[in-house]
Amino acid sequence: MNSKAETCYSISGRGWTGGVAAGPASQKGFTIIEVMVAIAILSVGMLAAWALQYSSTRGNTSSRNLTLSASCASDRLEQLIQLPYAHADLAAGTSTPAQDADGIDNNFNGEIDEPGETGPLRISWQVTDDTPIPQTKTIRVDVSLRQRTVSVTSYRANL
Ligand SMILES: [Ca+2]
Ligand SMILES: [Ca+2]
Repeated sequence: MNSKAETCYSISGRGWTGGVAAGPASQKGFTIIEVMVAIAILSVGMLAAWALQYSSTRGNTSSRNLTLSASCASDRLEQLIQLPYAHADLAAGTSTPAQDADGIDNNFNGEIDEPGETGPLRISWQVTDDTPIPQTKTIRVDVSLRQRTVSVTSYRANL
């Protein structure tokens, strides 16, 4: 009785035998075709996992940049709204302060407005007088970071 050999890990009578001699030498192990097919399937799976990881990382970076831009824009809008109605920063037109004087860390080095600061984070704002009603200014702040711009708008009444 050869029950040990017959109950081992044989696949269709010619697959893996768990190291126990279960038949003629020609019936042990996998063929090169089987190994190649297994590697091909594994490769496709790994490629899909890598693509998912790459896509996820890009999405996270994009979300972080968008959140940063939105936060920066809403902060500046809050500051502008609190200024007196006739303040120079609320003059009609577009204001684009120099990067070393705009009050933000354009290059993400932890310092705000250091001498000669330049970076990808850019801020500007546009003020329109008497819009949407007289004695009211419309203030729109634009913050751009790597080809994406976040705009926030609010109004300042002359109270
Ligand atoms: Ca800086
Ligand atoms: Ca700056």
